[in-house]
Amino acid sequence: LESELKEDREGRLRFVQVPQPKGRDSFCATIARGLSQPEKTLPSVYFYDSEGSRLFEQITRLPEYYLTRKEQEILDLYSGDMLAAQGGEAGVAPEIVEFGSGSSKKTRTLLEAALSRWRGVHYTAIDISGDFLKASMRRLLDDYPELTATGIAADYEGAMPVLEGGRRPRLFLFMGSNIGNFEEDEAVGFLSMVRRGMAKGDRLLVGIDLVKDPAIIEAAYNDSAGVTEAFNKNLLRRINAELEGNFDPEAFQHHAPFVPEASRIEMRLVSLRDQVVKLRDLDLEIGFRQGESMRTEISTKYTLDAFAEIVGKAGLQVEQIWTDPDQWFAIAMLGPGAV
Ligand code: AVJ
Repeated sequence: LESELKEDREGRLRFVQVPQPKGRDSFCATIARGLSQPEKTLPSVYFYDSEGSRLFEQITRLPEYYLTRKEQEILDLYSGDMLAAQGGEAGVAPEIVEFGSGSSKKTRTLLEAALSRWRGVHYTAIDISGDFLKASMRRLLDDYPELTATGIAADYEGAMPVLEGGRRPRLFLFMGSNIGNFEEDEAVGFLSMVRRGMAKGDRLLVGIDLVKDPAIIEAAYNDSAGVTEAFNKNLLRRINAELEGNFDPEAFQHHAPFVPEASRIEMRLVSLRDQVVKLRDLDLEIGFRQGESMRTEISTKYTLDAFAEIVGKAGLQVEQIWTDPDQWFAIAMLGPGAV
C-alpha cells in the first residue's frame, strides 16, 4: 500500500495519508483485549476521533486545565532561546517536526519565532486524526504565507519512514505533556524511536507536567463544566458507533484521582450498576459489577529527576529545561549525545 500524497495551498502544503491496513483490526483487538482483562482498560489513543479532538480543544480552554496555558507561557517567554539553543548551523532553519500536533495552536509561537529568524521555515505535523490535521494545517498556511508544511496523518511509528530524507537539522516537538500518557517503558520506547531518527545536530523538545499540589492536578481532570467527563465518555460513544456496542454512558461515572504512588492521574469510568455490555462486531459480552472501574488514561506528572532518568534510559541527554515562573510545567530540550 502506497502513502497517498496531496498538494494544497499552491504547493506549500503536502498532505500524506499513511495507510493503516491493520487500523480496524488493531482497534478491535486492543479493545477486546483491554476489556477481557481482570482490570479493564481502554487505550487513550482512541479518544481522538473528530469529536474527541474537538472536546480536547475545549479542555485546553477550561479554567482548571492549566497545562496548555502554562506551556504557552513558557513558549511566549523562551521560544527564541529554544531556537537559539537548537544550534543548527547559522542561517539554516531547522525543519520543525511535531508529533501529535492537534490544532498546532501553541506551535504558532515557535513558528513565528522561527519565521522571524530564518527564511524558508518548514513545519511537519504528525497526527492520527487526519481530517482535524488537514483543517488545522490549512488554517496555519493561510495565516503564514512564508511557511511551507507537510501534514502526515499517521501514528507516530507509521510516520517515521515518511520523515526519512527530509531536511537537516531538525527540531522535533512532543508537547503538551503527551508523554504523560505513556507507561514508563512506552515513554522510553517512544524517545528511543525518535533518537534513532536523530542526527547529531537534531534536537527534541518535550513538554512535561510537573509534580505539584494534587488538588491542583485533580481539578484539571475533574472540571466543573464536565467537559473532561464528556471527553472520557466519548470513548464509549465511539466504541458504540464503530463496534456496534451498547454502552450506556449514563451508567458510568467519570473518576480521575491523582495516584501518588504512580505520580499520575488515572482517568477511569466506574460502573454505576451491575450490567452487561454487548459489542456485536466483536461478538463480545462484558459484565461490569457495580463500582467496578475501567481505566481509560494515565497522565504522568514528573519531577525533573524522574524525567531525566527516562531520558537517560532512551540514550538521550537533557540539555536545557525551561519552566513557567510557578514551575508547574516544563519544556526540556533533549539531544542525542554522541551519534
Ligand atoms: C493531551 C494527553 C496531554 O493527559 O492532560 C486531558 C489529555 N485527558 N484531560 C492530558 C487529557 C484528560 C491530556 N494530554
